[in-house]
Amino acid sequence: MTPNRKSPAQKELPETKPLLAVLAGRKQTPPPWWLMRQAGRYLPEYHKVRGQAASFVEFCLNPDLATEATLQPVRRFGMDAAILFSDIPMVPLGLGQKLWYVDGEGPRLDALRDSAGVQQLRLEPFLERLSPIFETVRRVRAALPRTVALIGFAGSPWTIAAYMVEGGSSKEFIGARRWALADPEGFGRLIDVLVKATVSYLDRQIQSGAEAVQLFDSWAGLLPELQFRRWVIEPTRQIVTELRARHPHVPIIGFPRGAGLLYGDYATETQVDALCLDTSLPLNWAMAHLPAHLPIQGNLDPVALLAGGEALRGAVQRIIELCSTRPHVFNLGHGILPGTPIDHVAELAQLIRAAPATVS
Ligand code: 1CP
Repeated sequence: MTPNRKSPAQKELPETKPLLAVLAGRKQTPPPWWLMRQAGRYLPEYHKVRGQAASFVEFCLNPDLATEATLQPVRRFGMDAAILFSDIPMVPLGLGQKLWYVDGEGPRLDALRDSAGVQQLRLEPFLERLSPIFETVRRVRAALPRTVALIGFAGSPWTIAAYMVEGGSSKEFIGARRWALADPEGFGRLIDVLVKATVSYLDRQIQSGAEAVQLFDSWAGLLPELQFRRWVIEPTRQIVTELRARHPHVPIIGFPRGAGLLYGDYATETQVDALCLDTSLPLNWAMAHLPAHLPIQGNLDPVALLAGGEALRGAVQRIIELCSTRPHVFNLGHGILPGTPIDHVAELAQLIRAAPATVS
């Protein structure tokens, strides 16, 4: 296997942000931490700002409210990173697809079923439509404490395409998987549009102040091997290549949720700077098979954080111990669950900060 590059080229610079130090390949004790979906419904203060917007889309496109939602978890728990408050279907919205939210269910889109639908997508004025998001990035970056990094993000093309074709969430995303198999050329044109859109979206987030970016491929695990290589690895590789050419120092975290044994090929072939591990990936396997210097993040079961107590303490200690041999960012293996008690998150923060004691 070709090793991923050791680190972004700024290695020699002193790094005041623990998250960026780890993403540049330097181990930190205790590990820096943040939580996927750390802004959101488990926080009482989130409900207050959410109530000020007429819809979730307006919320994401309102820099006052989105900046506040981004900063809330960092203020309360002291994470080492803020992640932009937004959502992955903002890219289809920017391309001209209708987007709305149904309470408690997530995004809905006007289903895009064929090549005619792809032709209607518009890369102009994509960035202008999403400009409030970049304003949020600027404001958050200006407001963050000196040691806290700002993470930008996007959904990966496969996962975004799955929502676009299905018109919303689904257990199996059969429509998208069928199109990808039956008409790879037509589906490939949708993926190509999404690669271009994702590059310019993340490029603009970085120009606005994002210091690292994460690509969420939440539905990568639905694809069999060859489809995974074509629709997950290849578009991600293109995005990484293009973004790195524009911003060689900005680390890219890949999250191919459910990739299983293909996590290794994903890492080496896409050349992401760090891998976010889902809950089901065995950590011992990950330690043995993923490139040794590659920073890793994630794996804690969100249900362990929901349950708290001994289950949480044991799971946190195990992850910290097993990951102590390499650059490690502590995180969940998927988004925080809405019913998670805030006391459990506060305890998690303490457990991570006590890491040297638990490791030795
Ligand atoms: O705090 C943060 O992490 C930043 C904000 C953020 C991020 C990174 C939100 C806000 N969503 C996301 C990513 C996201 N959105 C993903 C990738 C990660 C994952 O797999 O969880 C996905 C798949 C979505 C799509 C989405 N948006 C769903 C899931 C639907 C499904 O298919 O299961 C849902 C429920 C949403 C709504 C949403 N997005 C974000 C929030 C806070 C909410 C809840 C809205 C609310 O009720 O207030």
